[in-house]
Amino acid sequence: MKIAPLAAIVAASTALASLASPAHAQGTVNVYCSVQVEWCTAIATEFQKATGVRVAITQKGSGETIAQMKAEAQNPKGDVWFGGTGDPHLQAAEENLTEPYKSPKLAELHPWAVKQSNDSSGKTVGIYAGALGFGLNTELLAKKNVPLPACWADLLKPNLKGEIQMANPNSSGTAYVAIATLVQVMGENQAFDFLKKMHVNVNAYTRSGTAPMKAVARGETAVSISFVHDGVTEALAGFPVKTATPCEGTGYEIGSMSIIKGARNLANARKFYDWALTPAAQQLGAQAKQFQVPSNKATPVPDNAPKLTSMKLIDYDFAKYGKSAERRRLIARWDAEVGGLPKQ
Ligand code: S7P
Repeated sequence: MKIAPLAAIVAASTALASLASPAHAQGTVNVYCSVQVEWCTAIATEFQKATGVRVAITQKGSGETIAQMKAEAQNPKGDVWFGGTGDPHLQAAEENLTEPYKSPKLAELHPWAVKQSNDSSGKTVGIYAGALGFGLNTELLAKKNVPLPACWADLLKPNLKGEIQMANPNSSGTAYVAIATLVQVMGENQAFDFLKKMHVNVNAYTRSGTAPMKAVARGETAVSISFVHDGVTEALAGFPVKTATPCEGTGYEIGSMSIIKGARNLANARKFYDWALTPAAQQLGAQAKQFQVPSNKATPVPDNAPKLTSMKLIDYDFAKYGKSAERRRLIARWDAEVGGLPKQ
């Protein structure tokens, strides 16, 4: 599928919307958007239509967005950070990169989304949830006569040598969720032992967390460690992709949203934040073929969303694994013990 560059899409939608509404009279909001580009474009267009506020989108994954916010801390350019894994939003809260805000919409949200707000003194909130698992290219695996992996333990088998892709936790929030999940499922030393053993089966650690699933879809790798809702998007686009969640148990993300400290357009940032928590706004995810579970209790859960209740989900400790020091420590350990290892 050919996708027009985001800048072109956003520029086109902005131009159209400014013809239709007095957008400039209502000002601007700069949104750092960490979901996939189709959803970012939809929120820009629809918020602008609903309010007349012009939306400028910068789309990047969660790890890259927090790095940008740190670099811009003395001179913030963004107003709202929409989406991305919850741990870096909690880290941003702790590092004073984001502002507290108590939206009147909080009362409409699932407890797991409100907990994210409580854990951060009101500096972030859950907007969706999604489970971690495997992306599987069924054609490639069948060609290689490899049964579909169903458990973490399957990823260590010699028949998957060079066939697994995951992201690099230095740049990817998804990869950090994977490491924190393994630590919680197995215990820390066993998890690092597992990651070291899996290393020989990994063909690449990508910059972005969504890249491994796209590589599965294109047949560039047989298996990815990814959020399973991203696999549904690829399967619906016609690729031979299935997903699985590991039999030993798996973690999940609470995709979050935060207002950036020093936001130049604070009133519009709050307006956007309130709107993004409404069912009307949250349904745009499924319309853009992204199938996380929405955080407003009244937003219909898309039929295609992977069923969290049918998985063996761990009780992911977001408060602990969202702490800056813990995140830095685990990533440094991965760098030292796994990322730099030679492939045998
Ligand atoms: O569907 C998009 C998604 O998987 O990407 C988000 C996130 O930005 C991934 O960031 P990284 O590149 O840092 O891993 C997830 O929150 C979301 O579910």
